[in-house]
Amino acid sequence: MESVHLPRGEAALDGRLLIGGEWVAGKELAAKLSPVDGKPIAEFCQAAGLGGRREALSRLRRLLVERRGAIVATITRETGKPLVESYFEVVEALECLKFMPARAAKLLRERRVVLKQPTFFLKKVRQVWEPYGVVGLISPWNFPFSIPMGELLQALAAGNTVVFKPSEWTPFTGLLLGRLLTDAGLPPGVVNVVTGDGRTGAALVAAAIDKVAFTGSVPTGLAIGRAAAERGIPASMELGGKDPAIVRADADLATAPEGVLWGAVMNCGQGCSAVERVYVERGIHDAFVERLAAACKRLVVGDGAEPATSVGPLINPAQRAKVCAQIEDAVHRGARVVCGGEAPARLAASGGWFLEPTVLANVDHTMAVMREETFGPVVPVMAYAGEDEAVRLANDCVYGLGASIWTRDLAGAEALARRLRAGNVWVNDVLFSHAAPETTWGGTGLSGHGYTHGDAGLLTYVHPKWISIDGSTAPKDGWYPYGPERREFADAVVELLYGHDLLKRARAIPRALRGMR
Ligand code: TXE
Repeated sequence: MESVHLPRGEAALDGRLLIGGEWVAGKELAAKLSPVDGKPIAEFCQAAGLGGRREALSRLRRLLVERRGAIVATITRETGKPLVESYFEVVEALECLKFMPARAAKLLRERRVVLKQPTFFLKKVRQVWEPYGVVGLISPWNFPFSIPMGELLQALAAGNTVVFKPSEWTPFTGLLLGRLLTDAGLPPGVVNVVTGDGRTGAALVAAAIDKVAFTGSVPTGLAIGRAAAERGIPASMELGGKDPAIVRADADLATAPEGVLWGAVMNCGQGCSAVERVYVERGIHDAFVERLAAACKRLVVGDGAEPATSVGPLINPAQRAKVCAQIEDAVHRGARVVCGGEAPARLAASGGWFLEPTVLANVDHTMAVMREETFGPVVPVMAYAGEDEAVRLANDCVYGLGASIWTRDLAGAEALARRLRAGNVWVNDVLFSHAAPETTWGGTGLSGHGYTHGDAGLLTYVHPKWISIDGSTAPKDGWYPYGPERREFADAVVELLYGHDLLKRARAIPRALRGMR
């Protein structure tokens, strides 16, 4: 905020705003007039509405472009992901900035509604959208910049304030996000960043917030959902996934393996919509696996800060151990490791949590790797015969976030897409729509409820409020007193408004008119 000249001589006449424990000057001033002589006593701030917020968000857009080097360096330093993938996060944040404030201004405009019921016809009814108030935002580490930025922008554009807790594995990206917002001139107190682990998250849910927006694992999501329910506040949940890729026999064998591999291994496989199960039509199964493995072996594993790196490390030892345990379980149950499966020898001395991208064949649904979220660079491939089997296998899952179909038959793909249990189905591509904020992101089953991005996402940050004004003070038809006349009137109204027989409806008109107040 810009500084203004306010009288400071008398503490009682200091007209600054008290926000978050600090005295802050506002931009617009108003005079307080004395009732004794009508002269100004002093000036006080006229606190800005969403207008000031919008200005700050447009400055934020400039800052993101100007400081992109520092932003991607921080994301890559904390997560190890390739710099290109950190740029994806900046691009997505910029797309959210372009879309959300402008879309919110349109979507959340208040509107007049004309009621169709004859007895309510003269009432003036308006629907307005109100923010919840303070949103507690709890975010994961896998996309530590773009996920919270998308949520923050929706929450702010809808008029809320936010207390944001980044993951304990990416605190500095979270704090950087806060710095960018304050440097853009967002008023103090509108966005607050608190770092810490699950205990901080639990304390935030127990604090005086009005809504929780959570992205993360299923067990934590369920715990937060329970805590929110006990407080009676809404909670939106973006949880995990186990996305299937269905590769039909008519897929482009030159590009489909590359696309599936990218979908599975991008961000070291740590994406809620990473490809985690691949079903390939039997006729092309062997050729597909061969090409997939060849593409996989070309990937360079290493520190994401190195320009040649295509796959970084996993985020922490627990994540690595979980992925390795799934590979072991699969092998134990008869899976074949086509390539990868171990830490790259070249990086053995690094101390990092690396794992070679791994292709598994001969997998089935008894294996954890085909049932539970893996969140690692593993591509398990299974053959199928006929579309019904593909649908059955794809839908045999507790999650329902995304799915991809690889084929040249676009009409067939569309029909197949409608049979899959998922919030997003991509044909001949995967994942991309998280960077297109006009599309809603979310799923079914254990993938969560409550949506992000798009109109449905913005609407999770507001509640509708209806204001109905009756210009007449006359008593209304439904009010007391009741009695035989009222009963007669009610009966006539049902016949007149909802009856099928035209003659009976006509006969009800005088009865209804007689009873009207
Ligand atoms: O997630 P958590 P973790 C999945 C993925 C991964 C697994 C574990 O399968 O292997 O989750 O990852 C905060 N009250 N996903 O342990 O615990 C925590 O501090 C309030 C999928 O990192 O869900 C962090 O900020 N908050 C997912 C956030 O919750 C609590 C992305 C997420 O941590 C809390 C990440 C509590 N009781 C992991 N406990 C996706 N959908 O993309 C923890 N937190």
